[in-house]
Amino acid sequence: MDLIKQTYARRIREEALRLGFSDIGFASVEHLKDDEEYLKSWLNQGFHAGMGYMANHFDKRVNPALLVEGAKTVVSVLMNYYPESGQADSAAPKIARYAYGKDYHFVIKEKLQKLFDFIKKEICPELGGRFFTDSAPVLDRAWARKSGLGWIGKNTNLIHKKLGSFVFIGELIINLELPGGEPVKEACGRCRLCLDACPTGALMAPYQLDANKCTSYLTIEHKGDIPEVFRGKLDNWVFGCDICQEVCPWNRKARPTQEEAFQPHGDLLKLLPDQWFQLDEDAFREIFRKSAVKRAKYTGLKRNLDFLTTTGKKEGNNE
Ligand code: B12
Repeated sequence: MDLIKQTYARRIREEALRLGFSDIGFASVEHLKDDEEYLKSWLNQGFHAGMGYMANHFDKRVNPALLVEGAKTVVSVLMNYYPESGQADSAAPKIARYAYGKDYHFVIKEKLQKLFDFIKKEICPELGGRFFTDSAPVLDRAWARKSGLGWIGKNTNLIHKKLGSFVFIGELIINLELPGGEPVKEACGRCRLCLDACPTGALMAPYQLDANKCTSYLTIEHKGDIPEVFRGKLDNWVFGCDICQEVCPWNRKARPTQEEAFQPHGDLLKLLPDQWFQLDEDAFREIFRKSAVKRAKYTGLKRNLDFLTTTGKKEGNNE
């Protein structure tokens, strides 16, 4: 029986790699007790900031059996999105690499659907389950860690020994039993480059991120004005932030993604500072047509650009 499961796992792995995923791992569905404590403490400290949805569906988030009926295995996939090149002008407002190409939610979901169909057709006609990539109350990193794809770094990202951390995570939660992977040992050691490099002090301690202070949160998720305390501290990031990943030694060997869909729009990397600040709605629509930046809408990007350039609001507004 175990041999059969090993064979299934091998065939699923081969198909996943063929579809363009960078790695794959398996973990048995269970209640994530340790992660539950991390999540509880994160929420209790208000580190989820304005992302109220992170407190919803707590029980499902720590136990996929409550989310997907008959769930036996979480199949986690990684997809490398590290780009070949960065923005040409180093003075231009910066956008996080994950948003260079086509919105990963669409790219990964499409491939997950194909992987699901493959398993159903070739391995298990009774296959049931669902697939997600940051699209349900699921702890993507915790499952990737549990399935042996990497460890959680001090910057809270999942780090894969060969790929680094510029990887997306997705998962199938299915009713087919498959052999689980061995968790990888944490390998940050004494390094604290990410903690020291964060310009807003969002990494409060190793493995603890306060989203209230995270540039990625402030420029993507935060609604309303960006609090004045962050003026001059966003280090020219206009959408997301990669600092805690850029300084990570495990990303020194990151290889460019081969995924066509993650290639940036031709004009994006060439934009000069002036062109960024003069960007009108039509140009925004064209350049970010497929990117996750579209989620911030033109007004969101404008708010961030204004925050980078203007010198502050009326006196007394130091919120
Ligand atoms: C909310 C959210 C954010 C928030 C909060 C980030 C955070 N650290 O929690 C904000 C908006 C700030 C954000 C930013 C970014 N995000 Co985000 N985000 C999420 C989301 C939706 C939920 C994360 C979450 O549950 N946070 C709550 C905390 C408590 O959980 P956690 O960080 O995942 O850690 C868990 C475990 O790892 C565990 N844990 C942590 N350490 C240890 C150690 C041990 C020993 C154990 C047992 C457990 C453990 O405890 C936690 C609870 O299970 C996920 C998608 C998803 N559904 O999972 C994407 C996700 C985490 N984001 C992602 C990305 C790409 C980013 C950015 C890089 C984007 C950017 N460039 O701007 C940044 C990175 C910032 C950072 N350092 O985290 C990827 C991360 C891929 C990776 N390699 O890790 C994800 C997984 C989306 C995806 N499907 O690919 N994000």
